[in-house]
Amino acid sequence: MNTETRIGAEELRQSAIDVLKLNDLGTMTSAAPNLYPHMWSWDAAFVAIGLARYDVPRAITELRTLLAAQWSTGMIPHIVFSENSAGYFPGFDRWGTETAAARPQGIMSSGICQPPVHAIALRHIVDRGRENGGTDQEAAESFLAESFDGWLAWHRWLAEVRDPDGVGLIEIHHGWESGFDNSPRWDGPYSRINPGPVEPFTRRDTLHVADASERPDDTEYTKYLWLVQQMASVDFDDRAVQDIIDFRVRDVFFSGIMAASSAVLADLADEIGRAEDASELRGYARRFRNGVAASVDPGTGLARDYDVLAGEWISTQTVSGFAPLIAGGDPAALAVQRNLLLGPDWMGYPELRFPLPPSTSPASAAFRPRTYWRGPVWPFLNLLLGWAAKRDGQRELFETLKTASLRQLADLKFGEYYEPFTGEPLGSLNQAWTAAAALEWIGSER
Ligand code: 9WN
Repeated sequence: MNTETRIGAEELRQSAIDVLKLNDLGTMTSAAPNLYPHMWSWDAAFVAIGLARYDVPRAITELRTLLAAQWSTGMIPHIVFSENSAGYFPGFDRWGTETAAARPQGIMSSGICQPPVHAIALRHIVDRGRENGGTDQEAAESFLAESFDGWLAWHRWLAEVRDPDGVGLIEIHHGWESGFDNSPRWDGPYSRINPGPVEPFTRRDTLHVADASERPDDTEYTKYLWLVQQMASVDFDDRAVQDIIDFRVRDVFFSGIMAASSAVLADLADEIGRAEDASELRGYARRFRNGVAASVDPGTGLARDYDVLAGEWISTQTVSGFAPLIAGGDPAALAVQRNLLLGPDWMGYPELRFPLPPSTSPASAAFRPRTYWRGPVWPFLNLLLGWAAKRDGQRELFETLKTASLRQLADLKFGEYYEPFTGEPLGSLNQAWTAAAALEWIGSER
């Protein structure tokens, strides 16, 4: 690396730390300063990865706060609300989780979940702790021992409650659970929902973006709230929800993360002498890896979601189609996926500002370059793809993603998502997991 890039990296690192400090609410990090003034589950995992690069104890606090909100069933909720209840809609009062039997008393949370990236974050914390030695190492090792049962319960709940038939794909009950809220992946399932009466609502998200069209529209929100109301009507009881909910989809990207994370947690289990749990977790890793692999459309080479209520596969050209690269598995199948990812419909699309995969392929009719999950590039996803590439010894893909990501993030805006052709930051600025991604990319260079 030449001196100029080194100075650039130091400036980026310092700015990213400033963003995490700006979002620091004490024992949790808000996902973004205004748009998202609470803790989100999968954001928190990426935030912990970034924090671990300069403050291992603070990274531990982040995951500890999240785990304290774990429901007695094992579910980790997708939002842990801060005291700033006015800042985001729907807030705790609108979720209706107040009377949910499994929610820990005194901790305000939503009643759905998000992809289980947490074990990957835990791995990063343990690795950074061991590299640093001393009190960082002690803290990381004791957090691993203290929290292991919680993460295990989370993976078990996902495997047993969200894949009761053992097909190797996790069922979700809301687009928000995927974290890809309004992706074209969910257009089919949402188009078949006819919402009943939804209590009147005033959105706040559109106040915090430059242009409301960067967010989902009101018709989409009505359906989002309808699903929340349906779950609240049965007090978020797992079995009852499955019987009445209008959205039942097997999410392939969620499942890819489940496979990868289960394998990581299995290694950690071995490291603390929990051999039996390690073998259970390896069983989950295999099951979800197989489920993801079996979803691949032989025609397009992309992995697919499955709409349970309609009884059909969902074929879209979205980045979730690369779930096998996250899950890991058969080297030959992964090589085919990598070629596709680097090819002209994705990272090699000629007009891209940086060679990074858009959330929806520009070659797809559903592509919208400025609208949320319908086209923009999401930096945290590139970090995840890079992590998986490194795990699989794919140095070249890792380097390509890293170099392009560092160039993208050098604008120091830390956008929630980016316009693929111009590189303009969209959605919220100073988004916490974008800053965390920058820190991890830089840290992995040293
Ligand atoms: C709903 C926090 C979250 C991310 C999701 C992203 C967006 C929320 C919203 O923001 O979702 O959960 O209000 O739009 O889609 O992936 O975790 O950053």
